[in-house]
Amino acid sequence: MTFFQPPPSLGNTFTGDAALRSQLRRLLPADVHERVEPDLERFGARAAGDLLALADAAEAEPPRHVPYDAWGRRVDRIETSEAWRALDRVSAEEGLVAIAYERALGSWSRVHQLAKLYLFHPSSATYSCPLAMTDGAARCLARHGAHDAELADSYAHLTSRDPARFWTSGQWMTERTGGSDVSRTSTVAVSLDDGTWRLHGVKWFTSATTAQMALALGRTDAGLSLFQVRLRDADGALRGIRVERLKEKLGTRALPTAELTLDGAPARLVGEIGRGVRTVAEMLNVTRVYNAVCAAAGMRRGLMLARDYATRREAFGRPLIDQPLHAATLADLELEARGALALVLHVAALLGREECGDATGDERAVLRLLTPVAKLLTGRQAVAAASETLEAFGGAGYVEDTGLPRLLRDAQVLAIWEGTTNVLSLDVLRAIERDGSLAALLADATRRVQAAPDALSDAATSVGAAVDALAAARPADRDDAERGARAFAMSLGRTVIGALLLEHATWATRVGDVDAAAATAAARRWCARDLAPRPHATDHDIVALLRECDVTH
Ligand code: UCC
Ligand code: FAD
Repeated sequence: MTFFQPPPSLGNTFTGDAALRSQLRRLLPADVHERVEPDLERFGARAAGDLLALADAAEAEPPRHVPYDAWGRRVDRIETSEAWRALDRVSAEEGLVAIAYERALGSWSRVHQLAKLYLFHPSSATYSCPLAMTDGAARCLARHGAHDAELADSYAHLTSRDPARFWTSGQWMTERTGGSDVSRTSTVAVSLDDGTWRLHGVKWFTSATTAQMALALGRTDAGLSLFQVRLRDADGALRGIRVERLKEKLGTRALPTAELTLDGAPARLVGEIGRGVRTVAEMLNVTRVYNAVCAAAGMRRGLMLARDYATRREAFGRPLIDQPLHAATLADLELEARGALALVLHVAALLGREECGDATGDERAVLRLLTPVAKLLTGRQAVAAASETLEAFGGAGYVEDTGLPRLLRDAQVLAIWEGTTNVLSLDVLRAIERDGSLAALLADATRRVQAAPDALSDAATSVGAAVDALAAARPADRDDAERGARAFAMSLGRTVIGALLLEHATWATRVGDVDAAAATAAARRWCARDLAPRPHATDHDIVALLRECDVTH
């Protein structure tokens, strides 16, 4: 008989995620948990059902730029699939942005919302990207838009649950001269007598270009400033904007990312003039949290598929899941996914507390520091995990129509946009230098492992040693600090995850949670690593190596 391999299958992505369910049982107060869980369970079924079908359809029909109409008029339409537009409607109806601003559950609303995003992202064809920027813009306008009727109206659109009213937002920072370093931004903002502005320049990467508005950096006499741009007039025509072309990208193919020329685009100032970077950083700190949540989500999705496949695929006389080495490989992926999840839920809870005014000064400082840490660490984890996940399918993982290569193509961007790994490592230094957040973070990690039971004492010792090493790090000078910034930031992230996994295992054991055995194994195994390793090479070695490969000349 001809053999056909049964493909992997996906069940309810909430009920199938033991780590997520267990974390939420610990984090959320009982009455909040009672309200959140049914919503997530219902949404988890959609993530494996109609949303996944929409995402597949959107990926199969990528956006198209139509520069001219049949009669030669410049129209610059970006045509998207019906499925992509349906994902927009779902986002509004499900309150994927709104939940965070309605705050029906107080500060826990962020955890609810971001847990929902975690379920949505891998079944969204990266519709999570427009949502990230929408949420970041809503946050900016909530803070800086109340005095201006047009900005306040935009905020209402961004946070609406009504698909007919819901808007998404773009975020236009990157120019040809630089995405990490925006100081050479050449887009010029010209002030008009009526208090509005006109923008002139080129924006080199603009994702979700079908959004109704964007927040854009532009140069004024007072320095870089942030502006709101409403892209289209009442007839749907672009206002002083030309779409030059859509980027041809490695992944995120359903997401339109365009190069734009701004030719007098009408704009309104957001925040203080000359403080554009500071103002847009408020947006970045939200989009970076999204990035981390989506990284954790992608890791879990890949593992769900790989685990299921391992029960269906046989090699050397038994299912892959029964091959000790394959099972150990999947267990490593489980560990990475659990670590990432623990970190992003922690950040989500802190963000919720900060936004509701419930956070202490230390918590605010920890949030500021952990946001780039979470983004950079989970971004790298997601790329590595996606590569391993593809390998777990053998050759099928490399074949397009299995849908699996998308996992890797879509993961790679998580380490690039919203600040590369290096740039975020430097942001970690910025956060540490400005508000003394390191001491608060290390004290918090120490506190979380204090109640660890005897069975986990080795793990607690490992976290303690890492905390000591991080507290003792003393770079020789600024260059030395920058060279070591990535290793330092990764160590911080690994140490915090160690503390969080340990805290969770301690709780799970105490209350007899169904996930206790797995939580304990995860904490032990994570902390058995060297969480904050000393750099392999001394400063002198690194400088010599750089010279050798001609980088410093
Ligand atoms: O990539 C993009 C969109 C992609 C789609 C989004 C999807 C999201 C997730 C979906 C998942 C599927 S949009 C482009 C993103 N671009 C970046 O991330 C830029 C990367 N570069 C940086 O992050 C740089 O560090 C800069 C541009 C933010 C800063 O560079 P500067 O010019 O050297 O800045 P300064 O002078 O150090 O900082 C200026 C001010 C300071 O405040 P003051 O003036 O009060 O001293 C800083 O403390 O900004 C403050 N600041 C911050 N504050 C800078 N960064 C931050 C921060 N992160 N938080 C708070
Ligand atoms: P560069 O800044 O040139 O960086 C090149 C390399 O240098 C990187 O490895 C970086 O880590 C490193 N580097 C830079 N500075 C330092 C330093 N000081 N120390 C150490 N290393 C350093 N941008 C938007 O504004 N809006 C969007 O909607 C948007 N969408 C995007 C969608 C996609 C799919 C992609 C891929 C990008 C998008 N971007 C967007 C742009 C993105 O934010 C930038 O590409 C990113 O911030 C990096 O900037 P760059 O490309 O100019 O790289």
